[in-house]
Amino acid sequence: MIPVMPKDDCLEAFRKMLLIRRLEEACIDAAQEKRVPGHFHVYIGQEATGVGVISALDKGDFIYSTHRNHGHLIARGADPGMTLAEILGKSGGYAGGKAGTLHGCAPDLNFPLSSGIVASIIPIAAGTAYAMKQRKLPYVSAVLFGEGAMEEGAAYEALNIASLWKLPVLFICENNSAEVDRKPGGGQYHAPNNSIIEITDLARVMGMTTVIIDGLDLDAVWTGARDARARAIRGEGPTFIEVRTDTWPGGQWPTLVTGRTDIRHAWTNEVPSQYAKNAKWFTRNDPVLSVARKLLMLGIAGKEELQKIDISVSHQMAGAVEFANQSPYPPAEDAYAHVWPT
Ligand SMILES: Cc1ncc(C[n+]2csc(CCOP(=O)(O)OP(=O)(O)O)c2C)c(N)n1
Repeated sequence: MIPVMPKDDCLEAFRKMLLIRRLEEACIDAAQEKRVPGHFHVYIGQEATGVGVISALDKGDFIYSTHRNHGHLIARGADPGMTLAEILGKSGGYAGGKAGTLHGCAPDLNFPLSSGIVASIIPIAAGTAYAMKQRKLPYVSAVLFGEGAMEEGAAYEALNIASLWKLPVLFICENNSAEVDRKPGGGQYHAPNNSIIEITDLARVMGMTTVIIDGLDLDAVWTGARDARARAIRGEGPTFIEVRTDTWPGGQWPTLVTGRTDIRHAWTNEVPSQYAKNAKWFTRNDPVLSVARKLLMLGIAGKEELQKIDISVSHQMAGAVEFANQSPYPPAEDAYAHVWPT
């Protein structure tokens, strides 16, 4: 991994992965301090996917996401303070606190919408790709979703029409329970109702190019997305990319805890004592530590440089937390602004 990406791009990608991690740790802190109205889904363990895919896109491309959108927003360059303010329902957020965590967006970055309704965003992304094709624009639409979306009819319909009409769309399925039994109905909580064994089989029989990528491999994700984008721009239609990841086991409600990433563990291989039972996650499945190890191994960055990036990211995140905490809740009289009856 990594040699394909230019050095500066590698370091910028690593910085974004770390920023996502620090944002999610701040979310968990806020939840533990009971400052979160509702709940959220953290992206810890999947950072190389969002950053790898989104780094391969153009500014003119559109991005759509799901209930697990925080990392995608940061990967696109969203302001962490405004992102956190939105998650906390504050008026300083991208949608003035009304979208919250489930509908994260950054419209100025061509990231108009996320949806917490599983799979509902996939047809919308296909519709954007249709508009781009009709207008002959050299851009693609990329949609990131979980494997649970493959239980939904809306996903099947969108995949079918996107393939039939050769729409410029990237379907990125983040399989974050890739380690469960691979048998029909074998998923545990996530996607327990699928009769297909390989998620990519479905897209393949619809005539799409399919790729399966290891979610620890930033370079492979970036390359896969870059190639998929190039095919879409050439008019060859959509690509279905399954990225296999292992989400942070402490990231599920109600037992939400943070492993509080210490970047030095990339070279000490230490596991925080309270998480001894999750040792494998720290030593093998954590994309942030894994990418740090590879940057060191390939001589792209030294320990000091990685620590410097961490200090700068932590400083940026402290400012973001301050901004979100200071931001007021929207006033009650704004309740009916920007909403309309359907
Ligand atoms: C249509 C619909 N059905 C059920 C739910 C409840 N729900 C919220 S998250 C979730 C699991 C989604 O799994 P997946 O798409 O794989 O994403 P992950 O949480 O694993 O990232 C479910 C079933 C929902 N939000 N929408």
